[in-house]
Amino acid sequence: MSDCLFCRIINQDLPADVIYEDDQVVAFRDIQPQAPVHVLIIPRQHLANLDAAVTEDEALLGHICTVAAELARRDRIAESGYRLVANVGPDAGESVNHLHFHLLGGRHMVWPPG
Ligand code: DGP
Repeated sequence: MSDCLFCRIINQDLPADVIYEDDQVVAFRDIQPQAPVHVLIIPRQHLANLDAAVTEDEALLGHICTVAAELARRDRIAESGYRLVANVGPDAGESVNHLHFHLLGGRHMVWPPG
């Protein structure tokens, strides 16, 4: 979608610190990092958010999870721990309507989240 911020990053119309890409997903560092490691993992296919995902997207969603685990290992946060977060809707603070998972790590985090 031409008016989607993350589609524009995928299409290289906007710059981003891309650290991983394959035929299904792109991962880049968040512009407003909330932790020493803060990576966004997004599907190339435009999906508004998890609420828009259907059964046919299950393989893609699983792939995002294994990519997240690999990127956590590469950024050396796998042993110390990390979070994989998808904000859906206003109560969760979703601000970009292209499905994205936040990979956060490198500091101690509290529960419940704010
Ligand atoms: P959310 O609140 O879950 O919708 O997260 C959106 C995230 O996207 C937020 O952490 C900031 C990040 N973000 C917004 N615009 C840009 C951008 O242009 N580049 C990068 N790298 N990240 C962005």
